[in-house]
Amino acid sequence: MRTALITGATSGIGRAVAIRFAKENFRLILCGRRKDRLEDLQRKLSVETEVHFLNFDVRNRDDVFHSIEQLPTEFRDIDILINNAGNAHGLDPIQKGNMDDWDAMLDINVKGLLYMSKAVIPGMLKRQAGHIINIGSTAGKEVYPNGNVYCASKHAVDAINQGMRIDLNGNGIRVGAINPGLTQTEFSAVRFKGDHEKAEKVYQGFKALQAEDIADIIHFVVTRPYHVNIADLTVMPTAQATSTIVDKKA
Ligand code: NDP
Ligand code: 8X3
Repeated sequence: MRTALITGATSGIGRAVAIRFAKENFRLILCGRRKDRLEDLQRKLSVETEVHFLNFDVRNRDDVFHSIEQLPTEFRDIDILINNAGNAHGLDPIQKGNMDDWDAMLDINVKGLLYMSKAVIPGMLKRQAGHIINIGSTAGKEVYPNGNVYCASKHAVDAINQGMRIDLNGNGIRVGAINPGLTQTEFSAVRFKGDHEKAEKVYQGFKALQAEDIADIIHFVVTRPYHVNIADLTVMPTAQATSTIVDKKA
């Protein structure tokens, strides 16, 4: 039984991956800040597999390392790390950008991913095996109006993904990024700070990707034969051509 650690398992893509992996008999470590949601998901998925949760903010370096060090023995050998926790905060032109939003995006999407990786990689190196999946975005492949810092954070994920693959080469560790386009989760509600009307409009008039679509792809990626590493995969809704070209019917 392989052990997978998923950051951002309380919602959206991370939660869908947890549900999918439980069905496929992976041992799970679920991470997030909302403890009630972690408890609920643990209760739900424990019927199918072994589940442990870690309740911390990926921005807190000490908590990241302490949580990984304190894992129960049976959860210590992490085979798969899914660096998924992240969000956009705001959608403003650079000259009007909110600096707290900038800090949040860079601290969570970039530094949080680095802290998690730094905490988990030593075990993978010791075992000369492992699989790291970094959740990037189409925003890491192109820049769109008002996306500035979020796009920068996801371009950083793209660079870190490549850097990890280069530096870990020769250690039996697979590293790859999944870059989703428009996916209907809590993402836009967070971006627009709880303005659900604004958030819902993002996904109106076309069929957006669902979290389960990405979970399905991630499951495909982790179940390839060990010599196969899917290094970089971009997936968009059929209605989307670029970040700004979306065939909206309404
Ligand atoms: P959601 O808002 O639904 O989920 C985000 C997850 O990240 C939550 O579980 C949240 O948990 C966790 N998270 C956020 N901040 C922190 C933090 N400081 N510490 C720990 N966990 C945190 O969005 P998605 O599922 O859509 O997003 C998942 C990933 O996919 C993100 O990296 C996002 O950038 C990326 N992505 C999303 C796309 C989309 O259109 N939805 C498209 C491309 C990429 P909690 O709040 O409980 O801590
Ligand atoms: C999420 C997709 O287009 O909102 O990363 O940036 S987008």
